[in-house]
Amino acid sequence: MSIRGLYVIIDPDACGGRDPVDVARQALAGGASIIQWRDKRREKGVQLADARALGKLCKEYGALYIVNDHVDLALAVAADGVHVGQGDLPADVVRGLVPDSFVIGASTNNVDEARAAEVAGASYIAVGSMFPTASKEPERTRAATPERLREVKAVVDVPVVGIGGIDASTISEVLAAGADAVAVISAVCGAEDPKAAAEALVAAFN
Ligand code: TZP
Ligand code: MG
Repeated sequence: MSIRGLYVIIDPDACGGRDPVDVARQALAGGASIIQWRDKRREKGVQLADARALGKLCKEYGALYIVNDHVDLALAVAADGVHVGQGDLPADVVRGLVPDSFVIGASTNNVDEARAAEVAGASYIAVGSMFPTASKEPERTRAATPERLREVKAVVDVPVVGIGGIDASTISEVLAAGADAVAVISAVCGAEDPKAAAEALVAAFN
C-alpha cells in the first residue's frame, strides 16, 4: 500500500458531534486512501474501541490505517503505521519497536527536519502547515508553504504529504508542488457531507 491520494485524519473534535467512525466510513466511501486516527483528548484505553473500529473499516475499503502519536495504540489495533510529530518518540526509536513493514510518518516543517526524519527511518514525510489552520493549536503549528513542500520533495526519496488548511480550493496548489498525498482534517470531518467533500478532493488527483 502506497502513500498516495487523499489522507483523511479523523479527529473526534472536528466531527461536529457526529460519530467519528461514521465520518470515517463516509470519507472512505468518498475515496480516501489513507485514514489516520487522531484523538488528542481521551486516554488510550477510552480511544481503543473507536481506533479498532476504524482499523476494521480501513481493511474493508483497502485503505492504509495510521494511528497518530501512540505506537502502542497503533500496534494494539493492528494499524499499518503510526504518525509521529517533532515531540513524539522519534522515527528511529519507533523503528526499534515495530515490525519492518510498519509505516512511520513524521511531521516536519522544513528541509532540515525532513532530511533528519528520513535518515531516522520515516516512511513518509508530512510538511505543514501549508495554509493557516484552525485544527491545531497556534502554539503547536508552524507555517510552511507549497513552495517549502517543493523544496522538501527535492531532497527526500520517501513520499511527501502536504498538510494544514488544505481544502478543495487549495489542493491543486499542493499537488502542483509535488505532494504525493494530501492530509486534511476539517475539509472532510467538518463537512456537512464528508463523502462528497472527500470525492471533491480525490477528483483533484485525476
Ligand atoms: N498538522 C499540521 S497542520 C494540522 C496538523 C495535524 C491540522 C490539519 O487540519 P486541517 O483542518 O486540514 O487544517
Ligand atoms: Mg504527535
